[in-house]
Amino acid sequence: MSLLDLKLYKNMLLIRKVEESIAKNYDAGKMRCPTHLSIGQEAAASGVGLALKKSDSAVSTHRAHAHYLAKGGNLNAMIAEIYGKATGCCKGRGGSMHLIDRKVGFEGSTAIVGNTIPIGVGLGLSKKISKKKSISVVYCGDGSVEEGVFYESINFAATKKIPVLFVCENNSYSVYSPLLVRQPEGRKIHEMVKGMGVDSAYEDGNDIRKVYRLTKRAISKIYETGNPFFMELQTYRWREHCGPNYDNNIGYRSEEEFLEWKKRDPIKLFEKKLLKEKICTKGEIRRINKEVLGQIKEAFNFAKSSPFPDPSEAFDSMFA
Ligand SMILES: Cc1ncc(C[n+]2csc(CCOP(=O)(O)OP(=O)(O)O)c2C)c(N)n1
Ligand SMILES: [Mg+2]
Repeated sequence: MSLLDLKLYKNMLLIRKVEESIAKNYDAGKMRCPTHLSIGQEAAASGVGLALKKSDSAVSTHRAHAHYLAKGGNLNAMIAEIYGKATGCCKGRGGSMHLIDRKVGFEGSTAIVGNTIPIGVGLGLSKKISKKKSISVVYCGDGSVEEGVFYESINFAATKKIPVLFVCENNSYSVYSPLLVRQPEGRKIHEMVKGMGVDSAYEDGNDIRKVYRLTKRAISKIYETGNPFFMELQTYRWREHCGPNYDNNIGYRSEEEFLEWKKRDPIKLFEKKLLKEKICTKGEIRRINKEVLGQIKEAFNFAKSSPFPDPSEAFDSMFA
């Protein structure tokens, strides 16, 4: 397990440090797109992403950086995309909320809540029809559960027995609205989905080992039964909904709540475990941190020095 543990750790750390660098560089005004950071939610993304195969496809949301990097996405191409450069994974046309990279099975992310859910189900259907030994993964937030298309897609996947893994990152908020003002008190999303005929599980989304194990189990179940599976991962976003700052001062949630979740920092918790179980030493942790920071520096240099796309190519296919 130790090699895997180190991979999981490194991936979470990469996501955290990349997003901290995005936050730090954002105010320079060179990233001309909104950015939604997943800081605090890294274990959910890395635990799922590292349990997937390259041939599995994935679709995501406005908060896609972590999903992309955990699926094996190219760091340089992601940062260049956010800077709107021709070397970006979408040739600079998408920005932060529209990451696509078919080389690693990352088939799309969009800003319209719920919008990629049916696309992910369709990708699963195509795998079923062509008898591919891979699955489709749909990342969504707790807010997407309030979209009609969520129910149509779940219903269709259950009825047609489609190999889809739904991953709902429940961070308890949709922008500034907590779940309590959006859904009936006491509703459990994973239980509701069971009532629609899709097997499901709930897990601590800040415990990377638990997330990884559940994902592996869910994938085995999908292959065994041919049916879709739904995972609800409880987690918390640390920064504002959109942008680089903290926003605990504006009143929709409290500093106390944030600090409670901060104590459950998925990276710090895992680091402690790795040291306690003697999977690595403090020196190795320092080395991994240095390596990750070096990769990030290189990616930002790459992005900043890359050219902008040629306007004459604006209407050409992105996949040409
Ligand atoms: C159809 C639609 N309605 C509303 C919005 C505005 N909006 C953007 S992100 C968001 C919150 C979504 O919450 P959730 O799905 O829980 O994801 P999170 O931001 O917490 O990761 C909303 C309401 C939108 N982009 N699309
Ligand atoms: Mg949410």
